Amino acid sequence: MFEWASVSVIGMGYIGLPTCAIFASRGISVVGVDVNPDVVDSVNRGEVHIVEPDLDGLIQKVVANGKLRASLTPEPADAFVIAVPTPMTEDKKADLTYVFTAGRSIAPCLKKGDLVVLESTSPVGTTMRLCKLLAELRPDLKFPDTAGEDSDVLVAYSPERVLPGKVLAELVNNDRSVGGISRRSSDLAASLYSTFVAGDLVITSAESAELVKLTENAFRDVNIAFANELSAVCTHLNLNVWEVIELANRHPRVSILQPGPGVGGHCIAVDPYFIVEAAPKQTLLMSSARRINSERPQSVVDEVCDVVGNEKGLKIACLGLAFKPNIDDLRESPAIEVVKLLAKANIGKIIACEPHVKKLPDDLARLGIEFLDVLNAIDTADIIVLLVDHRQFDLIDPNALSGKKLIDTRGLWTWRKARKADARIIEGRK
Ligand code: SAJ
Repeated sequence: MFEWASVSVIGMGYIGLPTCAIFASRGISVVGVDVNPDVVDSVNRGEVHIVEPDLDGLIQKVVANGKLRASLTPEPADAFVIAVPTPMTEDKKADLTYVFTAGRSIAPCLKKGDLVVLESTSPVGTTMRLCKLLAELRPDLKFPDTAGEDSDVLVAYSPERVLPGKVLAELVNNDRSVGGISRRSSDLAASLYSTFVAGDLVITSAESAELVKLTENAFRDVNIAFANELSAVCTHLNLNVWEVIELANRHPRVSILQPGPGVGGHCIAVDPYFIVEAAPKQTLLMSSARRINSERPQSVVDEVCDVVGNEKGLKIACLGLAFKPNIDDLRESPAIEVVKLLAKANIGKIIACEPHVKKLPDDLARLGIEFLDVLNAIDTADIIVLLVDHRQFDLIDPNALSGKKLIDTRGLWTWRKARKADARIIEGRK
């Protein structure tokens, strides 16, 4: 097996930084590259700029022992792993600028025998486009798009599939698809990941691996949309959606996800559009799911407006701004959208509370929203809208909530907590 001495990871964000740490922890010399000088400086100080359990200790260790270094520009290495963002344009198309900019930045460093792996979530065909770009920039080297198994440089796609909040464990334990432009590319990429992956490495084509990644997130989006649609049905029929789901999930082949204020993050709320863009006529279900999930923040606001009615001067506290529990990531967060829509609805004083960030994002501050800690937010508010089921909110003393009007979009207080004290289950004998 190839002995990996050096790896360069392009992009030190939510995926790139933990990937740097894991490679470095396996004794490989890692150079993490980022265009943001603040990120480069903080990593070189052994600090992390994202919240992810256990990452800070690991980064501190591998920077201190010299295995990880950060830089603004790529340097020669045995392998280049591209983990840059692939955002969506206004018209819901994939913006691949960062991928191709990363490709252009590593092209001068490439030499015979090097491996380039794209990890960023990408539309089908992106790895081949990257390969062709590299071939164009380095006519002195052979690439697998035209040279096949005789190429000098090996190019593959291998998506991450880790869950924020469990990144370090899932990087190691999850199975991984590895799709090379050639078989040798797949094999070399598999060898690279075998330095830390304990799960299976499953070899396929670059295009299939690209679609597999998009499919995983589109599948989850469709299933969350089902839960959200069911929630609307239950509201219409005046039934408790949390109870209906819990009972339905006792069927051995039913596993419904949880409704909420919408779907956030940079993955599930975005990736299905990359499939829709490629096959618009074939994706009626995925498009509907996206629409259902995107409309959820407005339905939370409608519910708050109903509770407010004609009353004036009420204080409405929104608990949680992150896109999901126990993280600091506010990207594409439906909670933020709810808060913005509430501020624009002009129905009372809006208070926001997010224990994982130090200050309110500027665009919310500009809307006149007040930022308070959880105890003060609850104390001050007439109406409390629970938007994220952070651990801190689970610990709130129920007495502190008495007399307040609650809108619990996550079923934390009105179902999960209430359920613990409930004795409606006649336990079976198994
Ligand atoms: N959500 C619900 N109801 C649920 C589950 C989630 O409303 O029952 C919401 C969350 O609150 C959040 C959003 O969906 O706003 C997404 O959260 P998530 O935990 O489902 O997923 P992400 O975005 O943190 O990570 C996903 C994962 N993909 C899948 O589970 C198929 C992860 O494995 C991927 O690596 C990641 O996307 C990614 O980077 O693509």
